[in-house]
Amino acid sequence: PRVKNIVILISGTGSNMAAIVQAAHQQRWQERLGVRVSAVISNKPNASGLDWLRSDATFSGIQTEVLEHSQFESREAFDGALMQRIDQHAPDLVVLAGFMRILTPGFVQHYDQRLLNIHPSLLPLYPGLHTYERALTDGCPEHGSTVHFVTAELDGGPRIAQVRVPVVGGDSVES
Ligand code: NHR
Repeated sequence: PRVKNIVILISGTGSNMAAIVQAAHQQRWQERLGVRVSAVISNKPNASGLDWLRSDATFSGIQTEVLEHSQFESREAFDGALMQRIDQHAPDLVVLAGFMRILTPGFVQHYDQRLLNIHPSLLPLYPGLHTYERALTDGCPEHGSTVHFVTAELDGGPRIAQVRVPVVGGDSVES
């Protein structure tokens, strides 16, 4: 059976992307599971996650690409071009890992059941942005992260997995 391809989308430091590609390498996903990360695509040209990936020869098999949303006139135009780029890699799974652009219903439909997001909150709590800041302001005793299918409803698709962490004294957005 042919290898299954994962395409990861990022916008910045790509720390979750790094966690995924390191796990794939260390756990030998391609040999043991027939799954590989084929490409990482950023909508921002200076995303440091791309530099991190390019600087380590271990990951030379993973293509890095930039598609700047600011070069497009509309969300639809950007998403259309992004779909073409992604589909070059024949993805079985597309993972949003700190990807910061809201995607159009057409894009979401195109990757129906193949599009995941890693969201930094215990959904359904805190959809949207600035989740750590909001949870700290509210005095939440715990916070966490959720992997969910992406639907047209922002951060509202079916949940797949969730991890919880306690909030401890002195915690900040950075910590
Ligand atoms: N697109 C759809 N249709 N559905 C979801 O569930 C999505 C999505 C695109 C991204 C990730 C999400 C997150 O984990 C995500 C889920 C960005 C924004 C946002 O407001 C909201 C949620 C998420 C990511 N973006 C602004 C925009 O106008 C731009 C903000 C910026 O550039 O800093 O696109 O949190």
